[in-house]
Amino acid sequence: MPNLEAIRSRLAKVGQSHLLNFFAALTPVQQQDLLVQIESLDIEQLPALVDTYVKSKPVFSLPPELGPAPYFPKNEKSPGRSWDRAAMERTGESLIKAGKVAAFVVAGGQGSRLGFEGPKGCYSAGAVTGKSLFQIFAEHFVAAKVRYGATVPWYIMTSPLNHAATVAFFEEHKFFGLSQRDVQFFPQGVMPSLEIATGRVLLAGKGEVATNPDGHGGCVKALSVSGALADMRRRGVEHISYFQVDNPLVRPLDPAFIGLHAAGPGSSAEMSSKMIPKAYPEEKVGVFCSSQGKVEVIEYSDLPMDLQKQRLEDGSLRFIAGSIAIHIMGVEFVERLANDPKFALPYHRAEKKVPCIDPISGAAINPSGNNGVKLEKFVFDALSLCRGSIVFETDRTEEFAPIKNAAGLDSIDTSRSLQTERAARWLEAAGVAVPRKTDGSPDCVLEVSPVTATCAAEMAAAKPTLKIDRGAKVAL
Ligand code: UD2
Repeated sequence: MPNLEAIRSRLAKVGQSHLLNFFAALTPVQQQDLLVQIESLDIEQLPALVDTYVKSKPVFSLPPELGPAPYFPKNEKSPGRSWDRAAMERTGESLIKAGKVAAFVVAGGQGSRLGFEGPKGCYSAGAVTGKSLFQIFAEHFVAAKVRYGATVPWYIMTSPLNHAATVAFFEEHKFFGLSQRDVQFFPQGVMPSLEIATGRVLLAGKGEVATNPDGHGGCVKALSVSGALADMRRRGVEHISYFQVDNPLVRPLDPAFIGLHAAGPGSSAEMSSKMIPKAYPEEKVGVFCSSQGKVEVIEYSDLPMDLQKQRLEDGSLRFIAGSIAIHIMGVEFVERLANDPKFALPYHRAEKKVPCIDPISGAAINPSGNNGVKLEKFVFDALSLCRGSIVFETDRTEEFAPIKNAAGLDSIDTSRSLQTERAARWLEAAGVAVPRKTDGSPDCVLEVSPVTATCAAEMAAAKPTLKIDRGAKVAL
């Protein structure tokens, strides 16, 4: 049991004594839980964090010599920017076959926008089958056994808030056919949630500090302390295919991208990214920029609108490369960061509604407006620490159909349409007629399992023969 007096005095030094206001009224078990929770937090850093992020707001300053990041175009024959796709695909494929590629999904987010109780990966996403996001991802690794004769170990970052539910979901579904020892779960760290008005740490209950996951950037530390990096080393894994839990169209095993990351011109094989051309200047995605030869992502809210609106002579956006949060990270790179005592990604501040209790009366507070500051780290801030980082263009319909909101933009409806459109393209390219409406959109609902195909070429190789009726729902 952590020492009560030691914790009391540490809290007093950082102005957070109220966390023990209800201690005497708790049961011995609750007391123990509270002390363990406080002990797990880095409370000594709180005064500096409160000064920087609560009492003031960090002002974003544009990095020097800012320009758009260069990227490998999806058309490898683009004049002046050609690259050897076949060679990169060969390299990527041989790395997958040799078991040097692991998959990694960050699934620790709270998913509050979706309004779904439970881990977001359990959300029913398949356009026809209603398969969960986790199942769709799992099928890539099930298929890799046949397609590449390879085991792709899969690491899943949860948060303390959804860890048990995530593991239970996999158990209930027998790991979707994967071997249990090739799927590993670990929770990310948390940060205390801070009251905007005072900088005080909020209490979720009389015996519980209000915390929030420490952002996807928390994965660098979590990969290390969980033993995931060590496990990768044991297995001979060199590259980590990183993706978010909300995108059912992600292609975690893309040989061209893996090849470009590992051996492409200008890549240090440390951390690479995929981008899609932004559809319009105001689109809410981070933008790949370059500053003094380094790649970085600048969040849309930080990049001045006049820059976002700049266009080249051909009319395309100058800052065109939108981040879809798909990366590959070198195991060595993550180890280097995690083992460097001076390494720290910056915090980003977000104002949120945080349900809590009054620290004096203990009354529950359900705030109607933002009362809390959450601090999070972003994984893409590690890009500027690379010696050389490459960006690879992909097609929106091929790889990006995120489910973030309950309705409207980036919802299950838009995702279903994109899943259908992508499947229609692949089927048409393979010679199958797809009924389309007068506006050009498919007059059917389609879903392709990653076991069937993960790209148009694999669909063509599967030689599909089927007739799709208007209004039909077809899962392949
Ligand atoms: C992210 C990117 C945005 C764009 C978009 C593409 C940031 C800040 N913005 O926006 O630029 O690329 O994705 O879809 O990343 N997560 C954790 N732990 C955490 C917080 C998040 O695992 O503590 C995971 C979460 O489960 C999800 C992913 O990170 O898989 C993205 O989280 P988000 O919903 O906060 O990011 P979003 O959609 O605002």
